[in-house]
Amino acid sequence: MAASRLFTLVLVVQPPRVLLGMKKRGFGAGLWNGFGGKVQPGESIEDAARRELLEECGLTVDTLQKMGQITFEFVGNSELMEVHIFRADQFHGEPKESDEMQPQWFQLDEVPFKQMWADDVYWFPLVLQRKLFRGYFKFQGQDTILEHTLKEVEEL
Ligand code: 6U4
Repeated sequence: MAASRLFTLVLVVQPPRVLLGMKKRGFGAGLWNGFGGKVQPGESIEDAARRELLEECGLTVDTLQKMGQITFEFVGNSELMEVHIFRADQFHGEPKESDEMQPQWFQLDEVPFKQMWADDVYWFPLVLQRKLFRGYFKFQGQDTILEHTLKEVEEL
């Protein structure tokens, strides 16, 4: 089994809108995405999700709902990324730009999938429907999905 590194990803969903951030630097720069990052040593996954949401767009949340878990493999990189995806419905504060992210609200029928990670279009509808899921995506570079699995689960 290859080693994996833990990441978080938070979608703030308030139908008919969702908050996304334009990643300004680093991994996934130039793409709209939820807010998140690496889980630090000694930190729970949920605490990491809250910390990254606050650091990247200035929001705090009471409740984060676990929605999904996706393992990403990038050809040529032996370390897998295990991304834990959460949904937040309520938040405190005003979204504000950070060094890493420029937040913006999108209507749910205008989510910019062409400027997002290629996997997002597969699982984002499940987040909206509050369906729990597990998946695996194998990428070549940042654009090409070579193979994937995605299934709904009863619990995470
Ligand atoms: P640094 O620069 O070390 O502070 P950090 O904020 O800890 O970075 P970062 O930005 O590298 O971590 O985290 C990557 C973010 O991108 C995480 O929220 C997970 C997310 N992500 C990675 N691959 C993704 C993919 N294929 N689809 C997706 N989100 C992805 O929707």
